[in-house]
Amino acid sequence: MEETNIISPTNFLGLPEKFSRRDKARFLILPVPYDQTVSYVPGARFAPRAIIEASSQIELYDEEMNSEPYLAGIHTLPAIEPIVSEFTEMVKKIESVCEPIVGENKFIILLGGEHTISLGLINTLLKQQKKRAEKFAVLQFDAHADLRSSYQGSKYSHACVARRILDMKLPVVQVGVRSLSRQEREFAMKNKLLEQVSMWQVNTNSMEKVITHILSLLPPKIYLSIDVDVLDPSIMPAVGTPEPGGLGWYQLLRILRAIILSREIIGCDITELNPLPGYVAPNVLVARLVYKIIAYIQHARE
Ligand SMILES: [Mn+2]
Repeated sequence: MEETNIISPTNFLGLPEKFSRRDKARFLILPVPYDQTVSYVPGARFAPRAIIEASSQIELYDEEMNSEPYLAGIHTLPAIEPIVSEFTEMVKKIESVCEPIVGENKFIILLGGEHTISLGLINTLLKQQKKRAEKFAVLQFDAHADLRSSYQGSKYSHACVARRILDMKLPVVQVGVRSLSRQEREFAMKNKLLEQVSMWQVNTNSMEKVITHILSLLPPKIYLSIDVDVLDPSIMPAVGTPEPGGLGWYQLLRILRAIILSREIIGCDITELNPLPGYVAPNVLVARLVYKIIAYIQHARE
């Protein structure tokens, strides 16, 4: 690939038009620079731009899968301008952008922004699946359980996103959780739609065992929601609410690869990056993570 635009990429990976045209693209990147309810350090609104900028550094050849995933076409949509007055309006706006794309059978990757934006795409996919008996599950990678019924006066705080997904009667499997309140723990124990694989479980078992366990909890169809604070702060310090002791890069990739190669992924979001000025490694990590997910999905289709 000789033509990538490394000066100022306007699309993910800085791909030339041939590989980033909307009509030909299998993957659509949808930037959602929204961080209205962030409770500790704001700034996730700057993430989509930082990720797209960092993506120009990503090698287009994937050495692990021995593939060139960009050949499937990756189009970057215009960012959704935030509505800050009412979160339900923001969700509706995300839905209105996602609906036609889901209808076209293209794969959407939401780039947050804060975690609550997941609800827009999950709502859209749920409406589309309504007529079918078999429901998808939401696989949430997160340091936090996000199970509060409301937080700081809002039902739509990023601390409540898993609770809102459960309100939709969708099964949720959480991986990497290491910070939650007693009430959240008690709620989790009682709720039959929810399964948690805590960071303690990940760290005290072999990866094979952890992966087998996660797979045993998952139905055939999966929505993937990755809050990047699931990663260890040593490799992902750029988050609004960091927690020590998270997943390593290869741990996350091994789990993702096993899941994507054995389940159908119907949509994905990556949220809560909070770029640190002058420190680009976390931005590059997220850009690479997006491209790894695309590589695994492409591999699974072959
Ligand atoms: Mn989190």
